[in-house]
Amino acid sequence: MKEQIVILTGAGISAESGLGTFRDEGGLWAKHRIKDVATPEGFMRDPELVLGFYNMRRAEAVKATPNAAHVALAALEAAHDVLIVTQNVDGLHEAAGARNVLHMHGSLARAMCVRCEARWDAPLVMRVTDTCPECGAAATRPDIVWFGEMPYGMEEIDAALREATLFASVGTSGNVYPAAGFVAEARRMGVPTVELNLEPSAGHSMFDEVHVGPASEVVPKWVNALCRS
Ligand code: BJW
Repeated sequence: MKEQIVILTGAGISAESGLGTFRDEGGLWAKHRIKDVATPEGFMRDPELVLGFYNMRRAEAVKATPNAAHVALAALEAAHDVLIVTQNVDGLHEAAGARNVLHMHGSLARAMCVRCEARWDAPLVMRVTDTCPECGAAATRPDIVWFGEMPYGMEEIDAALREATLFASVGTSGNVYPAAGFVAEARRMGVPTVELNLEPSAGHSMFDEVHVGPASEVVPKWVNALCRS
């Protein structure tokens, strides 16, 4: 039977591609203060610091390559209707060949204008002196969803969850809303839920099934089983 699968992914799926997670030991939030680098207020206070943080992340992301978990999820599209809702700002799902990807927290590859909200491909290094190609204002920022801002695609995600026959969560700690609430939403609608994570997340009891292990191992196994069913 062809399933309609919504797959939420988080930093854990890209960990084995060499990109840091946020809340694991030694993760990004151990080295940078959230309120300094991931809020609109932090950006207003010190845009140079925030651009530097994202320039560093962009440089790492362009060097990274997809791992077996990204590749397996992309291959799943051949057998089932799949929407990958990623909290990640890297482009590794697309690099692995996935076509139906929604970047709910934005993308390192995109820039936006604070004044007119135009969006364009970000240069590798963003500077405070950069100007908007639409309105000319020196008011550009990474196209990233910070705390207190509305994530992208919420209506599309809600609609996909309503139609889903399966919801999966891969490599996310379930600390950040609204993404952390998708499992409850899926359950409310009677959709079977599965978690794939290095360790059971804080909300693991919300899931019907939990597969524990590195994404590069548990995701291909889970995908193979789904493609055989
Ligand atoms: C492995 C592995 C391996 C390791 N294999 N696994 C209640 C309801 C609604 C909102 C709120 C609420 N309470 C508070 C809020 C507000 C806030 C929020 O959630 N705060 C919490 C801290 C409580 N949320 C917001 O402000 C959001 N906006 C919003 O809510 O708007 C209003 C709204 C309301 C209602 C509906 C709709 C809208 C915006 C959130 C923006 C988050 N932005 C960030 C930074 C920007 C992106 C970037 O710089 O990259 O996004 S924060 C950071 O956390 C980043 C991530 O996408 C996000 C999630 O982190 P993730 O991916 O889960 O990473 P980790 O590190 O936490 O976990 C990694 C996991 O992988 C671990 O479990 C490991 O075990 C595992 N792992 N290696 C498999 N090899």
